[in-house]
Amino acid sequence: IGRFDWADPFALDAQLSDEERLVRDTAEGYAQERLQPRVTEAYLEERFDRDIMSEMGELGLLGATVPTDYGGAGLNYVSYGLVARAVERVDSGYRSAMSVQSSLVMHPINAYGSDAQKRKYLPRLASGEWIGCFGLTEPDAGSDPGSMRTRAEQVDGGYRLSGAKMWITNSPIADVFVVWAKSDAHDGAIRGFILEKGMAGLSAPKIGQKLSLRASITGEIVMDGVEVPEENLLPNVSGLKGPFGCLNRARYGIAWGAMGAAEACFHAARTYTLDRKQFGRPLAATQLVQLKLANMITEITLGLQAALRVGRRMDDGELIPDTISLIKRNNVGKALDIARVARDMHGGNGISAEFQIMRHAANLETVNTYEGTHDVHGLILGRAITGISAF
Ligand code: TGC
Ligand code: FAD
Repeated sequence: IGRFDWADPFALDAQLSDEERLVRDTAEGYAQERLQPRVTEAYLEERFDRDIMSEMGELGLLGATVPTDYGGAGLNYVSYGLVARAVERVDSGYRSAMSVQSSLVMHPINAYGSDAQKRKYLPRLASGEWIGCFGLTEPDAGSDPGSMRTRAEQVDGGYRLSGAKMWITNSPIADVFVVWAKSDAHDGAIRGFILEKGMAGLSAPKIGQKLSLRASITGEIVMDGVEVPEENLLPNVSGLKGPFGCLNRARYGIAWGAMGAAEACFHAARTYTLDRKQFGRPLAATQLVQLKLANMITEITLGLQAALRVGRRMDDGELIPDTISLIKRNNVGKALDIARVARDMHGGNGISAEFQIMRHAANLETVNTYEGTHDVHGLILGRAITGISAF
């Protein structure tokens, strides 16, 4: 009979290769030593430290799955997931910065870009010298990006983009903007364009007063007739499958990341309730508390195992978007429940920034909404089960 390891009940560790363990240890070492000490202040001050991108770049944590020819780390999807989990154990906002750069900016350039675009952008994005953002959502087009209003009209030598994107991670500090627009020159099809900071008519005002994801910077992208040369059109994709191809990867990473945040909350709740005494005994000696801890470890264990399964299939060349919806929806929903319960278990201390839990809970509200809301992923699964679209 084996022994139950409460920190890793299904021996996830033993299911990883040596290289995957090395990536995980590198990411966890960085996250705990360099990110954890600065996150509380950054969160309270609603500030994203730009140096984080260069630091992550130096360690090979940006564009983990992008080939090494273009400066990526050339790792597999399981490794990418392990990085997301390690970073989000500290803060969902830091994982956001990593996900956007890797899955939503480097991936489309690598998958849909020309060789010249790859050579120009990928190495500098991989090193963190340049920061990227991804503009799909608009003020009136969130869950339904097909209704976007941003337009690209053909002009001599390129396109003129007009419209506005909303809720865009990293946009106020971005050097490179991957923007999706309906292109008149392509029968109104959605196409991807690479915009650069400083182009005339392009601005990216910051969205302030967020009560969630405060250590991540979020903004708009305003395009007032921005002229973009032909060579900045992503040549190799057309239609919504372009942005969705990126979202598949980012959503997959989020499924791992959310489990990292949940683990942080679970570990804190375990330690806190073992230490804290009320009515003459540790809180952890009560049945109610033990049941809550049992529920947490169950969901975390199942969620991590599911993420690993989807990652292994992706690494075998089998990417099934509906399975990614399943794990994004489940793991983020469960992580949010775990964070809320862990907050409650910390009593009054649970609302203090010092104890970290409420920050995770507040962050996970965003994570539950972005990259497809919890309910939209339910509808994606409903369509896959029934064959009927109920959006
Ligand atoms: P639908 O008719 O379903 O599809 C249109 C075309 O797209 C293809 N497609 C996919 N391709 C690849 N992967 C997927 N997951 C795909 N899903 C759909 C589909 O085959 C079709 O292709 P074609 O060739 O036939 O044209 O489109 P719909 O308009 O009915 O969409 C419905 C719905 C709800 C599934 C979709 O719009 C959706 O997923 N909405 C959620 C929007 C969303 O996730 N936005 C995320 C914005 S980015 C973000 O939040 C970043 S946060 C980053 C951070 O900080 O971490
Ligand atoms: P809506 O689509 O208006 O949804 C509102 C509510 O209605 C939700 O509960 C939803 O589930 C529900 N709903 C919608 N449609 C249906 C339906 N058919 N049936 C039943 N219920 C429905 N976007 C980017 O493009 N790039 C980014 O980098 C990015 N970063 C973000 C960072 C932050 C901090 C946040 C908060 C958002 C970010 N987003 C980004 C936007 C995010 O993807 C959207 O907020 C999300 O897709 C939801 O769109 P919405 O906010 O317009 O909500």
